[in-house]
Amino acid sequence: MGAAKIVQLILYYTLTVVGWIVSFVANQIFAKIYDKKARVVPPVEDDVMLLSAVALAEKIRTRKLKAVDVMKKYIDRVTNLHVYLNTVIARRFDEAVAEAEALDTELDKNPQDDKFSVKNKPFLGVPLSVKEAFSVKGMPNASGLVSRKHYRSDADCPVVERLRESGAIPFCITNVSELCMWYESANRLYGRTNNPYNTSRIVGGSSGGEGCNLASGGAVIGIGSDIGGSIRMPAFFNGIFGHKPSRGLVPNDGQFPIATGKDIELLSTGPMCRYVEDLLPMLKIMSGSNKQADIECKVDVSKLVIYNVIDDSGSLLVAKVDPQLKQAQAKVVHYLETTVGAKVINKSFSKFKYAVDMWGAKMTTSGGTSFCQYMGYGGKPVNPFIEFFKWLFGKSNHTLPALGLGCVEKFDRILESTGVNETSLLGFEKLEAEMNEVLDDNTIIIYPSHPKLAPYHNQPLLYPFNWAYTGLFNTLGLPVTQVPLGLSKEGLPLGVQIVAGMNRDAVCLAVANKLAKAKIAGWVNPGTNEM
Ligand SMILES: *[C@@H]1O[C@H](CO)[C@@H](O)[C@H](O)[C@H]1NC(C)=O
Ligand SMILES: *[C@@H]1O[C@H](CO)[C@@H](O)[C@H](O)[C@H]1NC(C)=O
Ligand SMILES: *[C@@H]1O[C@H](CO)[C@@H](O)[C@H](O)[C@H]1NC(C)=O
Ligand SMILES: *[C@@H]1O[C@H](CO)[C@@H](O)[C@H](O)[C@H]1NC(C)=O
Ligand SMILES: *[C@@H]1O[C@H](CO)[C@@H](O)[C@H](O)[C@H]1NC(C)=O
Ligand SMILES: CC(=O)N[C@H]1CO[C@H](CO)[C@@H](O)[C@@H]1O
Repeated sequence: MGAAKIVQLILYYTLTVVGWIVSFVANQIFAKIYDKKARVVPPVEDDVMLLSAVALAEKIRTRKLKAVDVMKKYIDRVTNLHVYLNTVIARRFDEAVAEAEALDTELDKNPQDDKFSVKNKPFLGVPLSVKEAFSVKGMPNASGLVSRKHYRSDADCPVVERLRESGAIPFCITNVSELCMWYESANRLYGRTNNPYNTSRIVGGSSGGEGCNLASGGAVIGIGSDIGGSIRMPAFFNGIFGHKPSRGLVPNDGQFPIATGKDIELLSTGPMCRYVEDLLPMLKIMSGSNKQADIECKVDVSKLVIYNVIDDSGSLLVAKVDPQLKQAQAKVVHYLETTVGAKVINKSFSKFKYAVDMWGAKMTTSGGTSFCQYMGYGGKPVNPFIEFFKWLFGKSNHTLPALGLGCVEKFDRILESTGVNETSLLGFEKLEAEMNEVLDDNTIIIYPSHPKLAPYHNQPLLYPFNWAYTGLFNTLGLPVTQVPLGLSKEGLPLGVQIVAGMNRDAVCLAVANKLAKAKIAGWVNPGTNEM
């Protein structure tokens, strides 16, 4: 063993031990601050609110339920939960009730009309929740930025428009992290959102309000977007289904901040929901009818080859995977191998540990609008160093993570100007080629959704790179479903990611379906143990 290797090993173990001690002590402190105040939201009791969106639509179509009654139930739930969660930050309750009433009137006149069929209106009368970053006519489109407080959208973005055409009725807008760039949803405009399973915990970000609203029973389907895990992390921390579609499958237009330059390759807009059967119809609608054929193909899960990847092969920047998450993943793999008959291969990919660097390299070499420009919306780009100084005295309109990212960006731009081609330097192309080879039509990867269970508020600052587990697949542009796997012994959601080859979204969804049928995967009603 060479001297360099010995130094490397010593460094590795020293950092590991120091990291462990720091996080243990910090955990005690966070527990002291937050545990006494922690609550779980009351469970959803109403059977109508325990129906999937497609089942709700069917009952409305066959006039067993009135759209307006369903809407009012959800409005009540959202209103009652606000004190616990602070997740819905804008409402169009009156408009939504009026739209539901108009639908009921029309339906009562001619329920058999083909325009109300499953094919034309799969989400007939279903209440829809939307992440604030998306434009919904008349609603704020600020992305939690104080300087955009008064901004109102003048039109619906394409995904909202498509879901509306499918019968869904948007009724509430949910919280995000500042400019959608952190994994805790808190900002100076709307405040902080709490986890429905334990209000001392984060909801994730950036689609954190969405994850929380769905998990707490404040809605049944919702829209999120994902540039580094912004659908999958909230889906994981709140125990629901979330799908990041293949690159380019669903239009990203009409959201703020919109990815520009090559960043757009990292961003995917996708469905979030409580019930697995809603994922495929949502994805079909959101992607537009011309892409439906790609999604619909039949998948035989028993014929799949599954690469079981239990961690990122040891990045020093990222926390170790929680043992309870490992156990949950092992259970999934065991079921797919023994009961379903799929072929399982245990595998590690050494390049996964460079996920943070690869994601960062993609982001900075993309030449899009800079984050500091976005922060300074309507004025000069924000100087993150000066703004940080103001923050110290409680005088900034920005959050600490946003300012941190602004500083990182400044350093990255300096690096970039030196002409370093990080993308090739880090072997990204090699990883991409390896993935293309491994992920043929019948192969998936199963990978942790995140290394840790939902942390306490502010605790993500101690683990600024844990999103690497999700961000990896943004750099690769692959389709991924985060599947909820019940609750941990502390009552926090567990989950795992199902990754398939490019444009093989149907494979992810088929596996999620299989796991849900076996009751291994599914949403748990808060305050109960029922999946
Ligand atoms: C919230 O989490 C803490 C720490 O795990 C735990 O002590 C507390 O009992 C939980 N609160 C509720 C209401 O479940
Ligand atoms: C914060 O935003 C408010 C409202 O837009 C503005 O009046 C104030 O000057 C801003 N504060 C700072 C420190 O930029
Ligand atoms: C949302 O905000 C962006 C940025 O200001 C704007 O370009 C866009 O038009 C807005 N969306 C709508 C539909 O108004
Ligand atoms: C794969 O790893 C799991 C633990 O994650 C272990 O239980 C299982 O036996 C391994 N399977 C094979 C085929 O090596
Ligand atoms: C980096 O190198 C790769 C080839 O390895 C090339 O395809 C890519 O365009 C380069 N990127 C930049 C920003 O120069
Ligand atoms: C805690 C907090 O700031 N909550 C706010 C969330 O957003 C709504 C709508 O803007 C406000 O009414 C709340 O006060």
